[in-house]
Amino acid sequence: MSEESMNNTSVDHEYGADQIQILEGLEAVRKRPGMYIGSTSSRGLHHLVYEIVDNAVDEALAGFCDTIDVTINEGNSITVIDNGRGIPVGINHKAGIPAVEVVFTILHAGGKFGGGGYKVSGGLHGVGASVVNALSDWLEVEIKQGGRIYKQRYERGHVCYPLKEIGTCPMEETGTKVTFLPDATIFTETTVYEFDILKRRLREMAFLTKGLRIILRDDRVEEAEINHENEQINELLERAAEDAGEVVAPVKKQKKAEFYYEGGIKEFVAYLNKSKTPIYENIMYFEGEKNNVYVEVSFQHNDSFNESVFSFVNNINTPEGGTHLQGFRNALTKTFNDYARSAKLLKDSEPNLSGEDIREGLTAIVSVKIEDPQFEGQTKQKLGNSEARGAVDSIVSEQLTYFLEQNPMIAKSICEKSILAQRAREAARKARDLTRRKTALEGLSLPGKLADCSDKNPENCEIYIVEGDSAGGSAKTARSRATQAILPLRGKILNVEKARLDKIYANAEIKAMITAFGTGIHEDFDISKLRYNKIILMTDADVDGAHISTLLLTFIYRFMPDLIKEGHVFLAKPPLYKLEKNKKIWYAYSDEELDKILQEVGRDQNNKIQRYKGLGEMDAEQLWETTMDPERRILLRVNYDEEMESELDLTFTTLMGDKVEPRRDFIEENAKFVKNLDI
Ligand code: 28G
Repeated sequence: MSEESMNNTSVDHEYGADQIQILEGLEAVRKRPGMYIGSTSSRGLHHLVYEIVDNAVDEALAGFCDTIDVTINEGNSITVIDNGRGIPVGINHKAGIPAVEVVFTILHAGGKFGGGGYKVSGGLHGVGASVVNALSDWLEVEIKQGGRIYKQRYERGHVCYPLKEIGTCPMEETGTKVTFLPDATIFTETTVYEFDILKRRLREMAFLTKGLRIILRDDRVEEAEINHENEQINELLERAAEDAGEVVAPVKKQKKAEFYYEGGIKEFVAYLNKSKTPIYENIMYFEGEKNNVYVEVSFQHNDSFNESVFSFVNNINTPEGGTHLQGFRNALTKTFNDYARSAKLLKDSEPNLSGEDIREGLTAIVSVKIEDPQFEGQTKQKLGNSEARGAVDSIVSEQLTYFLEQNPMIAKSICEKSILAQRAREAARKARDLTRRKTALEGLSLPGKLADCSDKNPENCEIYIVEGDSAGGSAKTARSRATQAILPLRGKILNVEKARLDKIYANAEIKAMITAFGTGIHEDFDISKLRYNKIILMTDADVDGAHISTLLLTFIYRFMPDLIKEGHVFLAKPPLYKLEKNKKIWYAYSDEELDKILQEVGRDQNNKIQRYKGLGEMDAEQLWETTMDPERRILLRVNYDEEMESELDLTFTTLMGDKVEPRRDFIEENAKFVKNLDI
């Protein structure tokens, strides 16, 4: 390695013309941060951490690091420590400054000055340490190498002092430590890190890098509860406590998460299937390298009817798939058909199993590592390298064929499930053809229960999906007929996590939604046919209502996820309370809001407070004023976090699946999320 030949002594040097260019480079990052980290919102803020961690993961992938420690410090700075070789401190001959300084101050350092480094992981934009440095108020790097400890500090990307030696350490202790504080003038929305966001992504990174230990700590001090009314009393109490000799130590959150997966993506599959019932015990795991593509695939079938396949390139999720996913699907379809024929599970007269049949109830991870990934498609998230297709196809075909021969019982149970899926699909196709023919004969046969709007431009239109006939009735009276359509649903809708396609197509509620939306589903889905710009789910503000919302969202997520991705799906937010005083009316959408209103108007006896239990308790006028009038209503847009697809899948399967314990654990762990649903 060229870095090893560099001697790490001479750290004093002049800053010349090159250095000015360097600073200009980082200035560009500060001018247009979005270009480099996607956005300066909370998402961009968290990306800074992933960029730094990615570099440590690269060092782990190179085989020199097995532990990465991430800490959220008091004040929302971040410290990342790895036990790798330490970024080289010797002078980089082309740049004339220490390699570590190159890494932190030159944009795209890997490309221009890279000593043939094998960059395999990479954040959303793979631009690395210098971008984080440019967008940090300050950043400090410490390196342990050859028994010495080196340090350099930067402020907004500018070097504060030349790399210096600050101490010694045992020779065998090596590694890199980076601490940075995101620049609040760049991250104007928020500079507060969320433990759970980092936790989810770091867990995923650990799953994708077997044998790597990642630890996340939260060292922030719990924000003291500020209650202005009692501020003085609190202070007195605190002083009294101090006088009595009690130590009033700040409360630490002491949150910690540790991830270590010896089995890597095999354990990822187990994790995703934890609330499902597998149809065989083994979790398949295939691994190999071909055409310079390192391939890992793991899967297991469960007794559900959904496909949960997630693909990754260099540890980055590819929600739109690409060549690696195609290779996996090809291999699966071909191998299972070959097996089913040779084992006579499929008669000569019967047609081939389709890919979809074989993937019914399949949970899988496809992960490839490739030196120069090419991304295609509108959102540049679809892998284009053709060598990845062949590599995954041949590695999976070869190893799966062998596995099926060795494990005929498992092979048989998968084939049998696929054959059942094939029959159900055939039945569903017939039912669908029937409805298609009907449509052709009768023109647009919209569901009878739908009160459609008169405006025919979808841009202006919205549809309220309303729970229950009585609320549906009020909504029909209340609505603005030109632009608002109402589709009342009767009671609980079918749980699509637990039903096969033929049963789903036969369900009246689901059929009504599909025809009303106009887009079709699955492979027939066409967003240009969407009949309403907004799809608004309006359910009671109680547990049952939240359950119905979740069922509806599950259906949309499984059958037309693009509606969520494109931001067309909303939850209506009906009020919880109505307050009347002197013939004036207030509505409160939360307990806090009610408190605030009561503070403003005074807590008099003649206040009339009505607690709404359901939409049915409001008359048409109240429903319009509070929940449907575009000028006054509150709508919550349902978000789709593409970067955490697998977690979203887990959310739905856990909430809707049939295992009680994982659901209880989930609700306890995610009280916030469930509270959000329970609006
Ligand atoms: C703790 C937070 C983030 C890192 C290393 C180790 C080496 C390295 C990193 O080399 C190669 C880039 C362009 C010249 C490589 C050490 C070979 C031999 C390394 C990290 C140098 C960079 N010895 N550990 N980079 N080139 N950890 N952790 O960033 O300029 S980055």
